[in-house]
Amino acid sequence: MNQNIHIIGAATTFGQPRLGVDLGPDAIRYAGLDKALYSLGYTVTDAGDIRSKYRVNASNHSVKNETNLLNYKEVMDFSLELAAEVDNTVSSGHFPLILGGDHSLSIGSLAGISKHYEDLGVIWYDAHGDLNDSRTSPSGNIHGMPLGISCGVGDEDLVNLYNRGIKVKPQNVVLIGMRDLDEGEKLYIKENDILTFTMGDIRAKGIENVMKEALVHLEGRTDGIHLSVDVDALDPLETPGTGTPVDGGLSLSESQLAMEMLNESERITSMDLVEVNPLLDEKNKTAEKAVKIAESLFGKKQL
Ligand code: HAR
Ligand code: MN
Ligand code: MN
Ligand code: MN
Repeated sequence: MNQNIHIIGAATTFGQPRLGVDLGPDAIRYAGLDKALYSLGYTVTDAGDIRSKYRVNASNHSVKNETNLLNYKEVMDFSLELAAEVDNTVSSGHFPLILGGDHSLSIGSLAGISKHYEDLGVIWYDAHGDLNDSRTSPSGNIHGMPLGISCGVGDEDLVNLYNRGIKVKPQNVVLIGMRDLDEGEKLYIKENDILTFTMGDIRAKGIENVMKEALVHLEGRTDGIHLSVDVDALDPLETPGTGTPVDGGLSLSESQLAMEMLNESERITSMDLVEVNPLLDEKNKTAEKAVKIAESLFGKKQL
């Protein structure tokens, strides 16, 4: 594992309608992230937050463009700024740890990271596929689209953001924790043969076997692996502070085991930790779980 971690707060809320997710990065910091990583022996620096230049308020927050994309300009501008920061982080040899913020931030993080890899792998740990485009999306919320955009589907300017062309090949993607997929997403997964582990698969095989299969699939074909953890992959009993909770999710302990295995693989080269919304939380419990997940990824073992 890269011993130098650079934290980047991606304080955006424009990818979805629930205000407060832009406070996620500080909620995770206040839950003790830097101390936890420092205690594991890492050098930790913090860029602070990237924040949209557009002011957020309850009345301007959800504006659709002509093609069913909410807050299009805001997401576009934010993604460009984040991509540049993440690109610089990788260039300077640090591990980018991007704190969200809603999941639309992955458009920017993947744009910045993918510049440095020929065949970037992506593990998408989430209840949702985030593979919609403006036609398949039931909501117009861009946080339901970042993986699709990164795979080259959807709005041309978002697909080509920061550096031209696709950022991730669909065959290099593994989806874990799925339990809420839209019809268009299911079709895309089928047509592109994306390795997908639903909660049903996880219950049947166990998380240990799922992680082994995920790593075997990415072995050989990828030159780096980006891990994108949406806290709604976990059950809402564990992580209530998130905008689109879905019942029947992963436990903390399963997630810690999954992260420990990724740590042992020594293959993970960057990470997003997203969708923590302290305004929906109970005493910052969700941010505390997010810190535990990061600790496990960086090598802390469960007893
Ligand atoms: N699939 C739905 C949509 O596109 C819901 C997406 C929801 N949320 C996220 N992303 N938190 O994982 O609107
Ligand atoms: Mn997501
Ligand atoms: Mn590339
Ligand atoms: Mn999700």
